[in-house]
Amino acid sequence: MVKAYVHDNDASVDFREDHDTGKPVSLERLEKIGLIYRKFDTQQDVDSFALERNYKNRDIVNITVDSFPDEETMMSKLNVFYAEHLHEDEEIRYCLDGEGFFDVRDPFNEEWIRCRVQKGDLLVLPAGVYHRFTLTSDNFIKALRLFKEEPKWLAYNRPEADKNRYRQEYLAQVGL
Ligand code: KMT
Ligand code: NI
Repeated sequence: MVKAYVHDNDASVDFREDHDTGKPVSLERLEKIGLIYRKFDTQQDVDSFALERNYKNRDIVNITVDSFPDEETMMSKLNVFYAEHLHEDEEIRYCLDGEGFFDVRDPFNEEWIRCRVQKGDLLVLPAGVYHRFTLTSDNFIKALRLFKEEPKWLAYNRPEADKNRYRQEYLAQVGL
């Protein structure tokens, strides 16, 4: 089970720290906001799951201190990942190694739900859900990113994206 909990919103502490309020978040609550979680031990399981959902593209990202020329470049990239954004396609993230935090905005009460993904954890993020990503204090993740269509990678930041059609559709889908 992916470790999920309510984020403490403490901006005075590095975003790679746990930020755990001690309030756990259940799989049911994740489902209510449209997230799917699976634990897969083999690449074959991931592949058949992706095939069932009509995924056509994928890439692998390796994010670690060594993948950047210096600390400043790393922090600017991490800041981009950590900006609250949405995508117009459903997307799958599968952790191959290391770990990372996916924070997902609960549209019912605006809390940040933090998911610590570790090796074997797979998350499906629906189109239109606000989220952000960061490394943990281990500073290392290797992740498979699966895309339904072209890996175009466009991120739409809040608040501009509030008016996005996919945001509206997402809200309707969860019953808001
Ligand atoms: C996202 O959608 O924000 C990301 O996929 C971030 C990097 S994946 C480890
Ligand atoms: Ni994203």
